[in-house]
Amino acid sequence: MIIGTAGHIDHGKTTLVRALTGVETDRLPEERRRGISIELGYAYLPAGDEGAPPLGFVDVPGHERLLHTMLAGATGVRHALLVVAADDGAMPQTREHLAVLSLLGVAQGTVAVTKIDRLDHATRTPRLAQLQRELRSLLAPTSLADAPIFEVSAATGEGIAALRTHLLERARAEGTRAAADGAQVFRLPIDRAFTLAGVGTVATGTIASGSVRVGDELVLTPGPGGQPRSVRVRGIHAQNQPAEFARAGQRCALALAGVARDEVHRGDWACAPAVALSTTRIDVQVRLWPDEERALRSGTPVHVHLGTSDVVGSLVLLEQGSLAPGESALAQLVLHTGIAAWHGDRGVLRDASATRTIAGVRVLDPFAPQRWRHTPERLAQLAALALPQRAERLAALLQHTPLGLAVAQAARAEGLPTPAALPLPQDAILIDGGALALAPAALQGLEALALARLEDFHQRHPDEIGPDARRLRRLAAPRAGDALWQYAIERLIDTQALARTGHWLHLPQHAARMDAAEEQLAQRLRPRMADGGFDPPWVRDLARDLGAPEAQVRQTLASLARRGEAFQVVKDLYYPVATLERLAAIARECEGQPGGLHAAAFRDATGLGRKRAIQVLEFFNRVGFTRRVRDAHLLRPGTALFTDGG
Ligand SMILES: Nc1nc2c(ncn2[C@@H]2O[C@H](COP(=O)(O)OP(=O)(O)OP(=O)(O)O)[C@@H](O)[C@H]2O)c(=O)[nH]1
Ligand SMILES: [Mg+2]
Repeated sequence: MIIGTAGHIDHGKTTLVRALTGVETDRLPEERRRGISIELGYAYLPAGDEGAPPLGFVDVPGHERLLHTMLAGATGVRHALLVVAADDGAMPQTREHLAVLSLLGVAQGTVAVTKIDRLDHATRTPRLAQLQRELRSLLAPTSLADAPIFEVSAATGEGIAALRTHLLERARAEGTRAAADGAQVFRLPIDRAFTLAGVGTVATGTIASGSVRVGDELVLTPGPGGQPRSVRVRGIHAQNQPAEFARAGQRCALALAGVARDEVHRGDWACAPAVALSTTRIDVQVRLWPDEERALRSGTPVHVHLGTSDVVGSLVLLEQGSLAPGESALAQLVLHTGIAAWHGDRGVLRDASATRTIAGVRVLDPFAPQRWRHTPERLAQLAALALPQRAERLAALLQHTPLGLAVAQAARAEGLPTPAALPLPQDAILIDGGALALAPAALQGLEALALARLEDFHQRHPDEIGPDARRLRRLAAPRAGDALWQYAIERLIDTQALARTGHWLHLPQHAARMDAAEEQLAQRLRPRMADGGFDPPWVRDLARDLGAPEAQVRQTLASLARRGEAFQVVKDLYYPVATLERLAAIARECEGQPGGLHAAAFRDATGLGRKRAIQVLEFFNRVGFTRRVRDAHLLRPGTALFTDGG
């Protein structure tokens, strides 16, 4: 069990750790000279004879300017030891450290009222009783409300043995609990790096999850210059002993091959390659500390402390303009530098000048979107992500992810070893080789939308066979991915809710059926239309040439259009598909030319009159082959006019 000290400067944290373990953690010359702690200190009480587990202590500085160091030390702490000097009582950093522990969710703790030897004998009893009352009310609203209070003196040794016994008992209870959650992937927030003669680069920290073995390949992330770096574990010290193996909750030092000392920094993580990530946008649940005097406004610049990192950024509230003290809300952290963070990680926000701890955050999604971050759909996803149980959380998330959940990314965000480890609901539909998961209701919704939009399309364009798949996607679900859209369309075709003729999609009842007379007329129309080249005959001309009633020619051409053989470019002027394909090829060539695809260039390239050239281009826009940007026409990327299956 890792025990982290907390408390105001000079209240006796380091001295108490020494009294408990015999280890002096203030080792820097500057610490000795000034009599204060500056860096994190580490001390161990070796495993006892009666099967007592080893105790690890992280001793933090109390100086208000060193809170970032305290925060790095507090990460991964299972048990807090809040130290309060009997003569001083609670002081500003007693309160701030308590706030930090509470916001980080450290729920196990012990309070040591120390320096009791300094109290006057005559007033000692009432003073201690008064302190007990004071501390109880201070602790009441925090995560340490139930922490027992011990009265000790590191100078005389009074109460030290009882405190040590209590901590060992707690560690024993903790040990049996920790053994249960062994299936996680390795993650270690680095709080210190140094070089050891004969060993090389060493990084230390408290293992946040999983376990590590000598020889393991790890990734340092964000890594040197923001570039993730592969490293290999050459050696391990766990709880101050050489080891082959170390696991969650232990403090360890890793000797790393593949990286120089000055390339490793506090704030980096050493983690299994499967979960490595770096991000500058994190969606969180934020809670403003109740003692804050003012509401927190959206967009406020903050210092973000997550893991052992300390970066600047801003907090954007997603549901409201400001947050009142003591309240929680959904928010997005927008960071200036990349960090690693995973679902459920907790951190602390300090104000822009880093003088006050103002809020706590819990990571909901390290892959937060920049666009659509305020939409009701996104907020529903975040509410789902806030659920504590993983399986329940994913089921709810899937319900609110109509275009499918990217499985590999979700597994990484959860810190899981493989996409397969993600506990998706039984009825989840897996698409694209399992890359995308979808709730059945979401697929039904998408299919219903596709059919509804197709119906609209038929109503608006009764003489066209239907859109191709891409065009229908633009109409129904422009944000749907290729794999999902293809899956939905194929399924609709399989169930005969949708029909496909050539590359065109249509409702089955929309297809034209021609009777024998119509079929005969069509056979005579086809060569004439083809022979017309880029300027095929009008309905009127065809009727005259063939000696057939105009109405009958018009109806047959409409049937050909509904079968996808021809398109009506303007009223009563039908182009065969083959002709349109040749025109499309010319349009594509024009776009490649310096001037781009303009009416004049297209007119010259096709030899059409100006008016007809414009009509054809407008037709291209209408069917989605091109789109108009001012007076130019741009081909839609990846769209072939009629040879488009996607
Ligand atoms: N009389 C008496 N003095 C103590 C006791 N514990 C600590 N001190 C003294 O209080 C001073 C501060 O002790 P530290 O242990 O360095 O305090 P700290 O909380 O670690 O201080 P920072 O790390 O700088 O925040 C030292 O001079 C200690 O000798 C105690 O139980 N009794
Ligand atoms: Mg100290």
